[in-house]
Amino acid sequence: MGMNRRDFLKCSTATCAALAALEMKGGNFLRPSKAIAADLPGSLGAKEVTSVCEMCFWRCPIVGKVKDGKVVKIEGNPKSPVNGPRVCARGNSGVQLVYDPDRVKYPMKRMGARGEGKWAKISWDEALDEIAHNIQAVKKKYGPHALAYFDHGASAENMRGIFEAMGTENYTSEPAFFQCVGPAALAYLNTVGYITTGTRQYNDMGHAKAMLLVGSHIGENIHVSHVREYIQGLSSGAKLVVVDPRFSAPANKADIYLPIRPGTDNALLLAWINYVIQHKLYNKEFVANHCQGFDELKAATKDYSMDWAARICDLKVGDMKAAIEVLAKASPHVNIHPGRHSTWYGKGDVGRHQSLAILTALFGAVAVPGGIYLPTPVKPSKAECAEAKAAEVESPAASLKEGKYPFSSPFGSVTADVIQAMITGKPYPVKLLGVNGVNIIQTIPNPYDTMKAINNLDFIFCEEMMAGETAVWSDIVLPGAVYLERYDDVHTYDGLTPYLTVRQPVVPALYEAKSPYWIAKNLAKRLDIKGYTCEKEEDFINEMLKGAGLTLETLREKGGIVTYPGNPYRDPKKLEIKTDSGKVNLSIKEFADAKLDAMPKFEPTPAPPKGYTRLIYGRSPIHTFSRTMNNAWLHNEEPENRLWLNTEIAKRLGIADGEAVVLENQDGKRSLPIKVLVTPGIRPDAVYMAHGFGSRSPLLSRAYQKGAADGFMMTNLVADPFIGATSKRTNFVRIIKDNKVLDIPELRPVPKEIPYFEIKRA
Ligand SMILES: Nc1nc2c(c(=O)[nH]1)N[C@H]1C(S)=C(S)[C@@H](COP(=O)(O)OP(=O)(O)OC[C@H]3O[C@@H](n4cnc5c(=O)[nH]c(N)nc54)[C@H](O)[C@@H]3O)O[C@H]1N2
Ligand SMILES: Nc1nc2c(c(=O)[nH]1)N[C@H]1C(S)=C(S)[C@@H](COP(=O)(O)OP(=O)(O)OC[C@H]3O[C@@H](n4cnc5c(=O)[nH]c(N)nc54)[C@H](O)[C@@H]3O)O[C@H]1N2
Ligand code: SF4
Ligand SMILES: [Mo]
Repeated sequence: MGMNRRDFLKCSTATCAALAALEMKGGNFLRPSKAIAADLPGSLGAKEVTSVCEMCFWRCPIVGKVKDGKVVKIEGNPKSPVNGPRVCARGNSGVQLVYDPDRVKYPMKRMGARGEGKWAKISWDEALDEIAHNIQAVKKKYGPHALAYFDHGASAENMRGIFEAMGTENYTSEPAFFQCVGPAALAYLNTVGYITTGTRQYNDMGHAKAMLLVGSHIGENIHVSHVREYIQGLSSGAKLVVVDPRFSAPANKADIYLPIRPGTDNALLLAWINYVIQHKLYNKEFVANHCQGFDELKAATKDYSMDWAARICDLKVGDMKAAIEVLAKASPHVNIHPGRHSTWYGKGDVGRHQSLAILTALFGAVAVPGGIYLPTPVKPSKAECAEAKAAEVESPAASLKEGKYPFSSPFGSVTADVIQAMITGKPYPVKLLGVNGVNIIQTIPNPYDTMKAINNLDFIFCEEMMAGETAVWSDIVLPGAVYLERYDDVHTYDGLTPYLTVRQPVVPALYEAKSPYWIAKNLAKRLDIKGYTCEKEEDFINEMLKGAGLTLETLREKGGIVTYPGNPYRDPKKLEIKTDSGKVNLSIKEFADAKLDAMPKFEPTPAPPKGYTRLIYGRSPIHTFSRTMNNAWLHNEEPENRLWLNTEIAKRLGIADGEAVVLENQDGKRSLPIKVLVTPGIRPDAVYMAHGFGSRSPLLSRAYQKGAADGFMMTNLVADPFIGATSKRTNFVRIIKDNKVLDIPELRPVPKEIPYFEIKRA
């Protein structure tokens, strides 16, 4: 990795843990735990099977080591570009997902109340018959659009075909779009002509001379190749600017760290854009040849001064100027990170990402080393036999795909609206929900509404492997095979060095778990849906591989992975921009046509009301959302989250490090107890916790009620006006200690441009 001593000293605990994980070749770097190490033999002499990780959706190529019929170790596929033999802590711990005692082992039917976790074991025939019966009954009574499907990840595609074939449009990649990349995706699509943050990230940190991270907390946010490219950039001397109200893992490594007032990033970005234009720091050739809207942008940003932004953002002018100078100096090899999780404050989220895309373009950092780059698609052929025959879907008069939001429809129905339709029956009733790969109670904010919505449904079922919240709230639970036990798609990577690989079973499925294809095929039969005609699962993989001139057999001979030459950069003279205008849009006509802002502007998000502080959140480097909380190895490492609380606030409230407190939000909702981490590394106007903890499923024996869930504090959601994605950082909390509600003092004065949040409850 080429780190020198100084770099090593700069490495924070969290970052070092993450980096150690990446360098471990999947070794056992975790703290020893007697309970879990005992029943696994060593991996020496084990059989090796290549496959693809799904401990998160980044899908790193892996090798599973199998001994005595058990998967005993997971490493990265050594032939995989960038990753090589490395996996992260979660990838390594996939072993413990297979053998988790709290897996869903058989088809289950709910016996107690929704959420209670009382189940009866039923047969596959009973389970599938009952699901098919309910799908048909709901469709007959309310029409096809009363059927909804929430999905995420590789297991969900097959079943999605069923919902398409039933004629509903209410399937949505929720929450991975409407709670994640949505606003960023829309902004980049309309500014530079493609989505830089899809399943992949097309930003070339490895070759950057300077990087800007706004929020993006790489090192806590872990995707192996992404982190390695970031480290490659830093090790090669790239300067790093980090903007975060919290001293995050990358803040530890930053040359310039800007501890910004939460919610004010676009003030900083707009002041920077203005500064770059006024001081002629932009790439004149790139702007002249490839951008439209420069004069409009110049006029629109001219009043965003550094002094103004410093006051709004609570930063120092000198630091802000130094930062933009560092970035400009590296132009065009400068990485303005496009971010990933972008549903922060609702109103300004698209605009903030427009500003990031605009800065990228002003620096000419498009399709050049170090900037954002162009994907190189790797396209396996389609396997018709793996699909259902889709029905003609007629949009109902009041579509939840379009609704109030002019740009949502290509991305699926607006989830918040589908949930409201379940609660209110308006604009039409939604009465059945299928869930696959989403933990709806933990990852869709405002779980109180989600629970209300579920209780209004005629029927809810899911395909799951863990007895988490989604499972215990479902009427029928189908045991899905773990990714190590099944075929899936052919997985492709269209980044700097593109590749193609295949997920294949490392071990046979345990208990009565079945693959997503088997489940979809057997449900389709009962619904008279044509399609899913492959006899064996190998058939559709082979069908897809045909386009790449491969078979499963030949791919296995090649080590399970094939790489291709990438084509990420362009000579600026030959660069084609794929927007409607053929130019980078510094001002977006399509937005103006929809009566929205063509250019970003500062949208103040309300400040914490008196006595409250803002709740912010992020990732634990060794957990994935809520899905890994019960994993023996990962739970052993980090069983619960901590509440980051500013030292001065803690002192004034008399709260000591490690003490357990309860949070109460602006709507009176209370959290589970959470232990405090007293630290100067967070501003006094925010508290922070890692997402995913505080499980509400009594069937998860390790994770149940360990730590607190951020989502249970999120009842104030602000929709962005473009796609209807909802905010999450618009919630405020007070601290309850020993049953006493403690008011949090305001230590950083709020400027007059920012209103306070008004509490409406009595
Ligand atoms: N280990 C692990 N890695 C993951 C995941 C996981 O579950 N586990 N999930 C993956 C997924 S799907 C995603 S989307 C990404 C998410 O990861 P990112 O895209 O990096 O998420 P962000 O919300 O941008 O970053 C969180 C950071 O934002 C800071 N923050 C909070 N409010 C503000 C603000 O107003 N301004 C600024 N500038 N910063 C603020 C927080 O302090 C925190 O450090 O992580 C990915 N990587
Ligand atoms: N409060 C709050 N909400 C958030 C976020 C946050 O930071 N805070 N982050 C948002 C972001 S960025 C994202 S991307 C989303 C992620 O949202 P989700 O994808 O819902 O996240 P998980 O909690 O991992 O839930 C995945 C569920 O699928 C199951 N699962 C895992 N693998 C498989 C599989 O192969 N097959 C099947 N059938 N099921 C499987 C897991 O057991 C788990 O129950 O959450 C968003 N929501
Ligand atoms: S980043 Fe980690 S968890 Fe995600 S796919 Fe790669 S190894 Fe698996
Ligand atoms: Mo995400």
